[in-house]
Amino acid sequence: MFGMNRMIAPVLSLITPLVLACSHPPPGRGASELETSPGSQTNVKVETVVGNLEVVWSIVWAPDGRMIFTERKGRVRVFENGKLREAPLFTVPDVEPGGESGLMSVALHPQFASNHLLYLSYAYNSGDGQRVRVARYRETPGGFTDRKIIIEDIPATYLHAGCRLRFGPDGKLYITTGDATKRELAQQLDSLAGKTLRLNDDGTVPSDNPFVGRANARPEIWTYGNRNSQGIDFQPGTNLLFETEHGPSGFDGPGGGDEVNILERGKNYGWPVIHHRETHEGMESPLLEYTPACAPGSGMFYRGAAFPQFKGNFFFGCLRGTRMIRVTLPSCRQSGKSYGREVRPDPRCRRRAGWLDLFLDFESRWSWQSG
Ligand SMILES: [Ca+2]
Repeated sequence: MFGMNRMIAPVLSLITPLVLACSHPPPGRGASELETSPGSQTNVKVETVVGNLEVVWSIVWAPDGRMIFTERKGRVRVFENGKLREAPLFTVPDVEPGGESGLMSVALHPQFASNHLLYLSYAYNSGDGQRVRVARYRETPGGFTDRKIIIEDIPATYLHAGCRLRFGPDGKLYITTGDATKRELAQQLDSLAGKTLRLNDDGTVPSDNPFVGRANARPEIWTYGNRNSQGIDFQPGTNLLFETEHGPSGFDGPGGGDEVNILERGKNYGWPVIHHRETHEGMESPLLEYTPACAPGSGMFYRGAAFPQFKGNFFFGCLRGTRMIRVTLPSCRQSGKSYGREVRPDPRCRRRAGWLDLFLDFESRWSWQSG
């Protein structure tokens, strides 16, 4: 059981960098309130650091301490020295902001400190419907320059448009895509929809991608059979690629079935042939599965030092119920312990295991918002 000081740790762990940068935290909904999740023994303290934002989709930290984040309407914003910079760092001119898409992810180049390159994923109108592209820019004192298209013409609609960006420990850029509500595309290797893609930092295709040289297959593909993923991160220490994925919504399958997967080179994650806990030869079933849906909109490992008890835990924010879920990934010998929800033991448990340790219900401006 956590003591009170530890009980308030969860949310502070996520916003501590903001709090430290902000000498006078602005008042707002949730400020200094203690909230309790009915599903756990944990209290959390919620503080609003920046208000009046529109659907914050992605946050990164620059080496100089700035927080750079996106708003779905197309703005790239900066929070620095305890306050929000009033003018956007950049506004994407050709963004299609409707539905779940708009401006989505931002990722910094691994050598951002020296080359100032950053990447944005966003929906645009192709003239033949909505698509998603990834563009690279160079940040200069005069603004963003040197725009380069990394990949585009990724199928999308106002639903199921992906699109999370994350550089891997191998220096490659990983990109999640949605099935664009055409679920059969997720199994088609000639389509970029419903996939995870892997590219070099300049947009060229790495020669060791799994489908390079295969007829009727896009060489950018790393994994397939993914319905709509909006969270990926690499586990510190193992470099395993963890992913969150939205399960069916009712119109395309029985509701629920949200997933946490470990994505591995060339593998098929089943959609739409299997979903929830179904199994099929040659397809991967999820590591964790959530029914009813929690609608995972993100995913990241805690790498901070402020809260050692969270070190290496996997967190994701949920569009449904505006909550966060924390997953601990202990040794297999400890699996079977669970709080709040049943978690299926992973058949691959010989080398990995997961269970849901606790989940936190709270409302915050930093929760990812739907609609
Ligand atoms: Ca799946």
